Amino acid sequence: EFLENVVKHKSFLTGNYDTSFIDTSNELFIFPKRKDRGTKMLTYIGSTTVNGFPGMEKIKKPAFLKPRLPNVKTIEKPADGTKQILEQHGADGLVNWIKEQKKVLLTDTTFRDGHQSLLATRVRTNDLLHAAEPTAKLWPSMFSLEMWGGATFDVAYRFLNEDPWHRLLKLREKVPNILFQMLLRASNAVGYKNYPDNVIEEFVEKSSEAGIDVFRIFDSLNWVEGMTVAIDSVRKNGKIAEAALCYTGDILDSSRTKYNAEYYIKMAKELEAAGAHILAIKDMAGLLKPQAAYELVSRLKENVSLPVHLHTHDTSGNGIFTYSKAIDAGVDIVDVAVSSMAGGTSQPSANSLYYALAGNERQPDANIGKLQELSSYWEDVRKYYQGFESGMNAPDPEVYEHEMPGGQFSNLKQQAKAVGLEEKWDDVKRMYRRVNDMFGDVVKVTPSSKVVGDMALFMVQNDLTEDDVYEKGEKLDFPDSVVEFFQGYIGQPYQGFPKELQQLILKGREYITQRPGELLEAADFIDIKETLFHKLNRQVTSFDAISYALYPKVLLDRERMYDQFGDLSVLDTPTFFYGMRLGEEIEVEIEQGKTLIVKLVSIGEPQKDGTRVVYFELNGQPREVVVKDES
Ligand code: 3PY
Ligand code: ZN
Repeated sequence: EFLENVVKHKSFLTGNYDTSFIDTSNELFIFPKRKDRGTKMLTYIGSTTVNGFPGMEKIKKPAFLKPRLPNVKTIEKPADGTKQILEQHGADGLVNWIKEQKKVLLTDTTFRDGHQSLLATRVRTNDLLHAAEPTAKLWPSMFSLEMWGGATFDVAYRFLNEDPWHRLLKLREKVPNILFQMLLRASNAVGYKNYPDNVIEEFVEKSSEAGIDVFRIFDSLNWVEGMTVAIDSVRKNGKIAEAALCYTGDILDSSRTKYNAEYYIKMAKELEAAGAHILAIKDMAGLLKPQAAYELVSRLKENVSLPVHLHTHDTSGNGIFTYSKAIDAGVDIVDVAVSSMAGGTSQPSANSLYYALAGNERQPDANIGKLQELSSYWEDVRKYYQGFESGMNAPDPEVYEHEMPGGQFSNLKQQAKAVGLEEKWDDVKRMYRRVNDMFGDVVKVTPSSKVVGDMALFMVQNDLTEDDVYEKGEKLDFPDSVVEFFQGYIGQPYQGFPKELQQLILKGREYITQRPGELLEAADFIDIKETLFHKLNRQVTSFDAISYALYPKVLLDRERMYDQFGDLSVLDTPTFFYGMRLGEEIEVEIEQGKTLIVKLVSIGEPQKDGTRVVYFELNGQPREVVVKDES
C-alpha cells in the first residue's frame, strides 16, 4: 500500500525522484482501513440485541409501523426560498426582505430544539435525512430550518456514534432552498465552557462552509462582551448574525426588577451596535407571558430597527397565546415545530399557530395539508425514541416558578434519574429555583443552566438546605461547574456574583472579571491536525480539527466506536436502539445502490469468557460474530 501510494504521488509522477518528499508527505502513510463493513455492522447489531442500547432500558424490540414518509420523489426541484434570497441579495438584502413581509415568518425547530427539548436530543441523522427532501418540498415558505448546534453537536458524537458535520453536509445536499439555522452559544461555541477566540472564529468559518446561514448567538449570562467575537465572525463570513437576548424573570412582576423591559431594551441596543442583523428574544424556558410578549416586542420595535425573531417553549401551555400577542405587536419571525414534535417543553405547533391565525392578515404563508403530512411522519418516528421521552404529557405552568429551560428539562430529569433522584424530581425542580435565587437571580441557559442544575442536584443529593450551604460551605466540595462559574470562566453575570457565596465556593481560588477567551491560549490548528493524524491514522479534515479543539476526548472516543462498528448512520433507528428479533430480516443501504440484507438466525449460549456467538445471514450467506454479554 505504501509503495502504491508513492508511485501515485505527484513528485513521483513528475519524475522527481528525490525521496525527501516521503518525509514531508503525511498522506503517503494513509492506508485504506480494512473495510469489512458487513462484519462491523453485524457486531453492532449483535451487541445491541444482546445488551441493549447504553442508557436505555433494555426491552424487546417493539413492532413499529413504517413511518408515513411523504412521497415527494420527483425530479422537480424544491421551490426557491430564503436561501436564494440570501445568495442573491446578501445578508443586508435578506434583512430588508424580512422587514417587507406582512405575514409572520416561521422557523421550524423540529430538527434541533424540538427533539432536544422532547427527546434528549437523540434524533438521528437517518430520520432527519428522510424528512429533509419532503421538508424542502412541502414547506419551502419557511424562513429557516433550525437543524444544528445547541446540544446536537456533542450528543451526535457521544450518544449516537455520529459525526455532526456529516449530518450538516448531508442535510444541506437535500435542502437547497431554505436557510439553515444553528444555535451558537457565543464564546462557548457548541460546548459548555469558553474557548479561545480563534476556536470560535474557526468554528464559525467551518460551519458557514458546511452550510449554516443563520447563527443565533447567545451568551448564557446575557453578557454582550462575550458575544462580539461570534457576531464579528459570522459577519465576516457573509452570514446572518442573529443575536439573542435571553429572557428570564418576568417583566410584568413589579417585585422583580432585575430583568425589566429597560434591561432588555438596553441590551438590544448594544446588540444592534455590535452588528446583529436580527434580534432574537430567546425565551428558553417559556417564561414570556402573553401580555409581556406584547409589551416587550412593542418596546423593542420602538427602540431598535432590527427584525425581531421570537423563540419560546410551550412548557406552560401558553405558547400560542404568547405568539399571538407578539404577532399583534409586530414580531417578524417566530419559532415553531411540526405538530407531532411540538408542545410541552418543545416549541409551539406550526399547525396550531396556522389555524389560530385564521382571519388574521398576518397568518403565515404555509400549506396546512403539507404540514400535516410532515407531522404524520414525525408522529411515527417519535415512537422510536420513546425511551427518551421526559414523561411530561400535560402543560406544566409550574415552569413560571422553577424557570427551567425546555432544552434542559428532559436532560436534567435523566441526570437526576441516573443518580437515583427520580423520586425527588419535585425537590430538584424547587431547588433549581432556590439555587437561582442564591446565585443572585441569574440567566439560566446552557451552560449557566447546567451550573444551576448541578448545584440543585448536589444539594438534593446531599440533603442540604440553603442555610446548610452557608453554615457548612467551608467543608463542602462543590461541583466543578459551580466552582468554575464563580471563577468567572463562563463570563460575568449581570450585577455580579453574590460575594459571600462566591468566597465560600472559591475557597481562595482565583477568579477573573475579563473575557475568558482573551486569556486562553489560541489553538494551534496545524499542531492539532498533526496530532490527530497520528492518533487517527487517517486523513484529517478541518472539521475533525475543530471538533478536536472543542471536544478532544469525545472525538477520539467516537473514532474508536467508528473503527469498531463502522458508519452506523445508515442503520434504521429501531435496529440501532433495539437490535433485532430472532428471525427478523432488515435491509441496510450502506451506500447508494448497495444494500445489505441482514437476518438474525440465533443467539448462542453464554460462553465461559463472557461472550456469545450471534448467528446471522448476510445477503443469504451464514455469518457469525462474537459479542460480549454485558449482563
Ligand atoms: C442550548 O444551548 O442547547 C439551548 O437549547 C439553550 O436553550
Ligand atoms: Zn430553546
